[in-house]
Amino acid sequence: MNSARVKTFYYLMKLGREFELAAKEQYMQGNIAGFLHLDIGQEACSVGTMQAFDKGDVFTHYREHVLAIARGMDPKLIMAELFGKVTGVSKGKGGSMHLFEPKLDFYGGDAIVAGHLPIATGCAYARKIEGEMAGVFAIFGDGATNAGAFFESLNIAAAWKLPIIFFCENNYYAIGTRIGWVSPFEELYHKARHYMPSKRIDGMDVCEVYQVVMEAKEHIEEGLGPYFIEAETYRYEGHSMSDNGKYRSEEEMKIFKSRDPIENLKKEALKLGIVEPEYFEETDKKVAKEIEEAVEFAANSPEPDLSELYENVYCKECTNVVP
Ligand SMILES: Cc1ncc(C[n+]2csc(CCOP(=O)(O)OP(=O)(O)O)c2C)c(N)n1
Ligand SMILES: [Mg+2]
Repeated sequence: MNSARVKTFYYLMKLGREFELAAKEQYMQGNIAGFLHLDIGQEACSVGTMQAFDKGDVFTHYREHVLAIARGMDPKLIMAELFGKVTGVSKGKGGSMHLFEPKLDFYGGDAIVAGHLPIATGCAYARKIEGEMAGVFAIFGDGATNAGAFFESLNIAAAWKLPIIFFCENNYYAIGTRIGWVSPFEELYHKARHYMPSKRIDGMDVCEVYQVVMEAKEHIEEGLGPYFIEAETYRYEGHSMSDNGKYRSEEEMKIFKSRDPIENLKKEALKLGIVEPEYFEETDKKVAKEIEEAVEFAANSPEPDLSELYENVYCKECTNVVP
C-alpha cells in the first residue's frame, strides 16, 4: 500500500466515524427522526469498496452513510437529509435510509432487506447489453443472504454472466438474530461458491477489502461474470438507534474492537513509517471541523415547503421509457 492511498483510507474512515458519532448525538437531541442505522465499526468495508469500485452503479441497503461519503457525497448534504431538510441529498424526503445521487451513480439505500439485489442485477443486465465496461456493485448484510431475492439474483447473474459484485457485510447479526440461528453455516461465501468465484475476507482491514474489490472489478470488467465477497465485520452500535444491542456479549465486542479498522490502519502505517505522525493529528482536526460544519449546515437549512409533498411523486417527462 502506498502512502497516499493509506492517507485517503484513514481520512475517509475517520470522516465516516465522526459523521456517525455526530448523527447519533443529533438523533438523541431530537434533531433527526425515524430510523438511524450506524456504520461504526464497519468503515473499512464502506471505504475500501468505494475506493476500489470507482466507476459503475452502486446499490446499497440502509446502513449507507459512510458508503455515500466514500463515494464522494458531501457530508453536509447527507446530514441535511438526516435532518429532513430541503438541502438534503434527497431533498429531505428520504432520510437516513434513502441517500440517492444519480450524479454519483449511487442508487441507495434500500429499506427492504435484499430488495435492492434484483434491481442491481437488472441494472447489470442493462450494462451488459449496452456493452458498458463498468459494472454494478451491490452491498448488503448477512441477513439478506437468507432471502429468496438473494438467491434469485445470484442465479440469474451467474447464468447470464452479468457484471456485478455481490458484497456481503457479515456482521453476524440481523437486528438481534445471530446468523447461525437462521443459516446452516456462518461463513456465508459458501452460499455463492457454486455460482461464481466467492471469497471470505477480513472486513476490518481496509487494505484487504480494497485489494479484493479491485480483483473482483477486473473480473467483472473482463466479462467473466459475477463475483461474490463476504467480508467479516462488526457493528459497535445496536442495529438502529432503538436497539441497545445487549444480545451480544462484551467478550465478542472486545475481540472486534481490538480489530478496529481505523486504529489498526494508523498503527500499521506508523510502524511501517509510510505516514508521518503529524498527518493523523492534522486529519483529526480537519475532520472535526468538517463534521461541525455539516451539522451547522443541516441545522440552519430550511424545512421543505409543504408543496414539496406533491413533487417527485410521478415522473413527468419519462424520455427513456421503452414504448
Ligand atoms: C424484507 C424485509 N424483512 C424484514 C425487514 C426488517 N429488517 C430491517 S433490517 C433487518 C436486518 C437485516 O440484517 P442484515 O441483512 O444482516 O444487515 P445489517 O443491518 O446487519 O447491516 C430486518 C430483518 C425488512 N426491512 N425487510
Ligand atoms: Mg447483519
